Amino acid sequence: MIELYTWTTPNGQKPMIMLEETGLTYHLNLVNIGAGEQQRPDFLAISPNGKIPAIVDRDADLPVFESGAILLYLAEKSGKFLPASGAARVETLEWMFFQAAHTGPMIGQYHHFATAAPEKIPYAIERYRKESLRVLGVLDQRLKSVDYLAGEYSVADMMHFGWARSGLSNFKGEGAETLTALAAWVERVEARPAVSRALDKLNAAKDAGG
Ligand SMILES: N[C@@H](CCC(=O)N[C@@H](CS)C(=O)NCC(=O)O)C(=O)O
Repeated sequence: MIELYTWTTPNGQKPMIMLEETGLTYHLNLVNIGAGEQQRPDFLAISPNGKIPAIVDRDADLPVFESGAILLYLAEKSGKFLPASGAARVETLEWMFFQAAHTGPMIGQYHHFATAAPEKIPYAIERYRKESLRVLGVLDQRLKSVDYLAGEYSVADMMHFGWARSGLSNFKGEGAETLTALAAWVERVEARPAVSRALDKLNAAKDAGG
């Protein structure tokens, strides 16, 4: 059984989607990052960087933090959504790491400087806006020739889904409207029953107060 510690944000959606897709048994624990619960000592013992998501696999008595490591762990545990070897596995890992290194950090920094920073720094806002759009453009280009980032639907798509969806909405009217292959892929992923179940369950748990 997997204990999942997460929140409703794009990083938090990833393992929830994977757990719904694989059918592994899990228990959802919301960590309200707006209320600072990610800094509680019991959570830091599982996720030393103080960020969601994290899991504990009760069958193996094993905690795992970082969404990419969690998805790899669950893919190996379930034998699903990650090819076992060869070029398809390499492509899946490439697009997974691309999310962790580029899509998430660039859009995340844009949000911070555009909406949270106490001082508006035009250079920082513009730098992360441009870089976010550039990275979303790389995904769009890729998705012109394939239905899913690594060919077949995989953990690489789960890594990107929430970020691409929020990026397309943030930058609407600023260039994102030209990213039509990416928008079609977001719709394709969102139409999967496990994805809508994951999002609905997360939002319902949040509305119920955790
Ligand atoms: N690289 C990490 C990023 C995790 C992350 O940034 N989580 C955010 C929510 S989306 C968080 O916990 N923020 C709370 C904080 O920074 O205090 C991963 O992919 O797991």
